[in-house]
Amino acid sequence: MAKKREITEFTIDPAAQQMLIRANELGIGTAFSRADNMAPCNIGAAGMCCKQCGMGPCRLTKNGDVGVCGATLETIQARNLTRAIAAGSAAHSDHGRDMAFTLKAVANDQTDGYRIKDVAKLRQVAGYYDIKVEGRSPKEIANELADLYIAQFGQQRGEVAPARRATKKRQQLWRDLGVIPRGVDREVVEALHRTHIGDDQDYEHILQHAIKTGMSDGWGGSMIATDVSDILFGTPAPVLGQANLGVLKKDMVNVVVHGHEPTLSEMIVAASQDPEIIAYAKAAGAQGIQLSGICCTANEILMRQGIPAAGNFLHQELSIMTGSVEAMVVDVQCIMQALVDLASHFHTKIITTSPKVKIKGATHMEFDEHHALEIARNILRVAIDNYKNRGEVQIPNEKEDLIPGFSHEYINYMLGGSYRASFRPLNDAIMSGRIRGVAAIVGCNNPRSKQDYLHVKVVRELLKKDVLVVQTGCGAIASAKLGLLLGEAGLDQVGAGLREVCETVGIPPVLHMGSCVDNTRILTVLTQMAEEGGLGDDIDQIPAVGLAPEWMSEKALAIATYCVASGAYVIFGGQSPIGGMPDRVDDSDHVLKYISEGWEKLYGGKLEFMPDPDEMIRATLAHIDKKRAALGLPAWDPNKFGKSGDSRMNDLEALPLEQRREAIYG
Ligand code: NFS
Repeated sequence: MAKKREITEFTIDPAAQQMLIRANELGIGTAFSRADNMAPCNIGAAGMCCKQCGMGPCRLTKNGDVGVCGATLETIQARNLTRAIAAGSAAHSDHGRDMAFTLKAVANDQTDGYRIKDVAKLRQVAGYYDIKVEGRSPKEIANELADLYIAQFGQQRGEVAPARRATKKRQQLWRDLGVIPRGVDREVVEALHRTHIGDDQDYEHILQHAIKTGMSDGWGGSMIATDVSDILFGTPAPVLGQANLGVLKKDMVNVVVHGHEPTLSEMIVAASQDPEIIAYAKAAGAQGIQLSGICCTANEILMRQGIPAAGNFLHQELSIMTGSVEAMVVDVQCIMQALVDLASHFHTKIITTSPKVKIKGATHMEFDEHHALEIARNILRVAIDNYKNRGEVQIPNEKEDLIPGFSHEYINYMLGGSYRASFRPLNDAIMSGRIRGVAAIVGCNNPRSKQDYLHVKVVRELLKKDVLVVQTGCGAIASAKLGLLLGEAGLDQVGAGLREVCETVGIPPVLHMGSCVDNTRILTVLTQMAEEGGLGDDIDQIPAVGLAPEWMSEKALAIATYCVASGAYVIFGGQSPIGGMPDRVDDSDHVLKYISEGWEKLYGGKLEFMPDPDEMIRATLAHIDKKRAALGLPAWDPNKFGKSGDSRMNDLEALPLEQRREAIYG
């Protein structure tokens, strides 16, 4: 029996620790304690169990074992992995589909509350697909774009349209390898078909389709989700926000929105500012309504509206544990079923809203984009009516400021201004060695590791080595909670070269780029960097690495796959879902090797699993240095770049006048 962990081993976040102490006092379980009580099946965890048909489940534990049908271990592992990638792609893509339908409804005046907020982005996206923009109204353009985007899901032949936004070289490579998705749904369906009993039984061939399926997410559904969210709700630009449980308010009605789609949460934001609703809250004895978010919904409204984030994935239960949440409003993905039972110990109402997600014991108030604002108001009224039922409240003090909102459009702008927006300064900084390389540190929390520890450790170490960090998803919230997403706060912890760049451009060393579907923004940035010149002509040549130190969801595997297909080295922390068993010597690591060395030969990108954060950091830096050398760039030198002009002026300003003169004029 595994040893039970102490609370300080569950999480590094003091706010979370405080709530876990409360959970112990009240005798309530959480994902942390359940993870300790639930020993994972080591056969399943290693990808060695096949339950695709009724002859099994077959567990292939010994050398040479095959399933009842004769399936080998490689086939079973490839099937399991591909099914997970298909599920992850389906989740992201279905989100994209709903966004496209919302765009269609807005273009045809069939909604209340929504409008096209970012016409410039609409025109830019339409331009990718040669949709005529001159002389047309935004609604006309949006109507045609919505039709095109909706068609991507059911398209049977050809290539999904967003794939044409990759570099020319990458598109050719994909065509040569036959992996450009024909349509989003088609690839997901085919992934399920091919992994059915008695179908595709060549693991390399199965995994080729895993790539194609993952691409239907990154260069399909997710990219569509991000585009449409920006068009409807505005392309993010830096705003001031806050993160952690301390954002909950003692004297206000706390409504926590949790899940992924911005369609509902944006309307709840709008409804919460309605004077009639505010008056209703005041009549109930509260000072007003405090909205906050959990998971990627938090990122969506934080990036665009500065609405605070109550926390990341593992904070969903802990926020309820404060006793201060009148309603947790959920839509899709990453919502724990445990919430309902947990909420029964407090007064919190769990409100499900998606036609796709119901939870036994929760209140269902179904969302419909055609009547969005009215539904949002009704939800808030239910929360307000619940305010009187509050019991004892314990809200941790912890909250940190942060500045999120770094869309690729904004990064482009901040580097060069609107007059000469460009990725040139970023490429130049990498070429000179001020920035050693770029790391995208993304993905979930996992209660099997110490919450936020791996994220923050990897971020901190890479910053010291002049690696610029971009983040999305729950990883971004982890850094936010620790104050790494605020310029000055983070800068004393970063290498001298990176610091110089951050001070010159005026950015934090860690850029929050949005939710998990917004990982497609990173694809766009990398593509634009390749097209800018000086760093090769494709993503696989850029000194960059993607990491998901605390991954747990199938969506994370889908993201990893499309990043590999796009040429990136991807490192996952924790357990490999296809790890094989150490005492099995007959090629139980065939698939593991293939997604690393095999995929690298084909795509220039690879996927590896490393539980040890020091190994992750070493591998990241080694890869960045290897790519620098291949480009003929100078080797990274920590001592080459000193303090920038800006910070030198600050130091000088602190001196008395005489000394300042002497320092300047000698
Ligand atoms: Ni991403 Fe967002 Fe978080 Fe993981 Fe879940 S919220 S889509 S899957 S847990 S980062």
